[in-house]
Amino acid sequence: MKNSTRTFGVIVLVVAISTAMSAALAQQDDAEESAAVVEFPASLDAMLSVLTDVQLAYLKDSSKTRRYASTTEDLIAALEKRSAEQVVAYVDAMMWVEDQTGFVQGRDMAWLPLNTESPDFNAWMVRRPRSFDPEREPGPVSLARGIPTFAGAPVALTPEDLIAGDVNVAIVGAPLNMGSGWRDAGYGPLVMRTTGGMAGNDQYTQINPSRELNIVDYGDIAIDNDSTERSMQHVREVVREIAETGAIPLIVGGDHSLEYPNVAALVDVYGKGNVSVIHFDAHHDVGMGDSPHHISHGQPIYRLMRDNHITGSDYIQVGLRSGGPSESGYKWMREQGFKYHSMAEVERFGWDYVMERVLDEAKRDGRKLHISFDVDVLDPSYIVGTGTPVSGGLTPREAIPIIRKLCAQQELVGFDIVEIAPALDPGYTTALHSAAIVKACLVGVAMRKLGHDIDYLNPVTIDHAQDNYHEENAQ
Ligand SMILES: [Mn+2]
Repeated sequence: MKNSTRTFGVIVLVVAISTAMSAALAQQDDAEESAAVVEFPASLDAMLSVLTDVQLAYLKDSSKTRRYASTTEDLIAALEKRSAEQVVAYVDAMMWVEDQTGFVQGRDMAWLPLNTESPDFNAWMVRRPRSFDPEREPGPVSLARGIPTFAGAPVALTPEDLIAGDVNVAIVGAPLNMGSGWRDAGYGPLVMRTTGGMAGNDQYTQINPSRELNIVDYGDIAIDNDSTERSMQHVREVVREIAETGAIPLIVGGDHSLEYPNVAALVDVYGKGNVSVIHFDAHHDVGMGDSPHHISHGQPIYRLMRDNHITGSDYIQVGLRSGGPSESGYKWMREQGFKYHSMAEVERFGWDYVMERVLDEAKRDGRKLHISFDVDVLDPSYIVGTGTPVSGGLTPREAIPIIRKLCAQQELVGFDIVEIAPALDPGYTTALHSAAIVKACLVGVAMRKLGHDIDYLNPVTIDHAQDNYHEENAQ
């Protein structure tokens, strides 16, 4: 009983969120299309004559009525089946809904101000001064006594540690929880440390990334889990601090709001126009231009564009298949220069073809690359522990090679993996596959350092060599 109540709750929540997302996107789409003045046929004149000028003007404004009747024909049909009295009530109801849903100065509260009198205003993000602890030489510290860290790596606490350790990759947790569809992404870093699987020998390539790269666990970034908005600036500062040392920040979320501060920080360090992003996700995350919140896990890209950090043409998206974007949303993304690859494209052309297209686009782009990996790009049969799962996603066998190849091909300057929700992950499969994705990336970075081709697989691993079978049969 308890379980079914919870399942029902999840379904209601997911439906509510996806409805809100598509409504928000529809509003964004509406804003892109100019509002048309509807001309009604003369047969409706008598009926419409009972409306006031204000009511009639409202009814003729398609940007207002579109949410009730998507075409002029539908609107006319809706009017024709009503009496004059019913039409008045119909228009009144539409105007009432608009009044209730929009912000009205004096009636509505736009925000509850923060308590700036609090002596603990910044307590959540203040770091412990080094002078409180015994002096030590800067550099990564090994905790190899069973204390879990990302990839079993030594710990670094400061930029000086990163520099002294000549660190290539700093894995950092960002337990942001408030922006996700189903809360719990905040425990992502914890489970990713305890599950393991991010490092060690890679069977495909026989490369152990921990041997080839200096990898550290940089702890967790402080989060104000009462406020996604307040957390954004601090995440951006810490990601920037890592990137400034030349290390690759590898951020383990936390919800996908994190894409906003992560990409903004990389643009801070490498300059506007010098960073491109590949976004793996079931959702496009460009929506909600009209949402009352400026940031959540559904709108980091829109926010990055609005704040002038990045443009649509800096983006490649892979795995889209949720309710949005709508056709007009896709057209808007085309105009903005997005290179998107939906699961419909995969259905038509096959994964290998789409993967090659993405690799080719990334190679031709050639700029420094950030990869933002929302685990819901994988199918829910593999990733059950995530806030907004969508059926029909990638398999790990599809995702692992593209991540390895991209990280081997491009100059990677940032990577985030987000939306891991451990409480919804009873078999630890979400954590398992997420760790495999991180490992594929680390192996790719190591392959690039070693000078391997992106298609490199260890020749001993792929052939038992008891005959010449591959030579005679492989294409
Ligand atoms: Mn996302």
